[in-house]
Amino acid sequence: MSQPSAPAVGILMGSESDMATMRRCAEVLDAYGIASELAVISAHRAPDLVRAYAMAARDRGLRVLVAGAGAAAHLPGVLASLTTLPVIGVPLAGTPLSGFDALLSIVQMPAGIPVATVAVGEMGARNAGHLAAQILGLSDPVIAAAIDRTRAAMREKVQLPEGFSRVHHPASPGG
Ligand code: RP5
Repeated sequence: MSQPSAPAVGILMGSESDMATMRRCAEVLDAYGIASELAVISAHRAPDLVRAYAMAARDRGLRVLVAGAGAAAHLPGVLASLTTLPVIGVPLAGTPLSGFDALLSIVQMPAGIPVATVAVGEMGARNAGHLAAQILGLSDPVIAAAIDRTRAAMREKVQLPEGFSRVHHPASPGG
């Protein structure tokens, strides 16, 4: 039996309540054939675990970290402070501010310690998977080819209307 490949992407989140959204990121990575791992490691409830995970990440073979958090949302920034692996932050909704709080918290990292911030919620979680794949694709032609195929499939779904060249454009008023 073949060994499962070691995860290249660590998908972290601040709470079990974030799991349903952050699984979308893992699904995108799965579709590209990229192994990932999911873990709940809160920056404010278990900062010791966040530190241990970040410090060991590169040696464990991880290449990109994706971190989702809601509310004050410190997890992506704290991870980025502890590793030079690229960190992608996913702001999550769930508070009365609907993720706007998390968005500002994650996106406004001071210069020198970047967090690549994606959209709030599921759309952002999915794009975090695509962006992580693109980072890995820089040095992995198999992943780069999988991304090209995915883009081509997206393009296939967008069509001009039948008979496009015969579409009538009325003259502008007074023209
Ligand atoms: C953050 O607080 C988590 O990322 C989560 O989005 C939010 C609420 O956490 P729970 O109260 O649901 O555990 O730390």
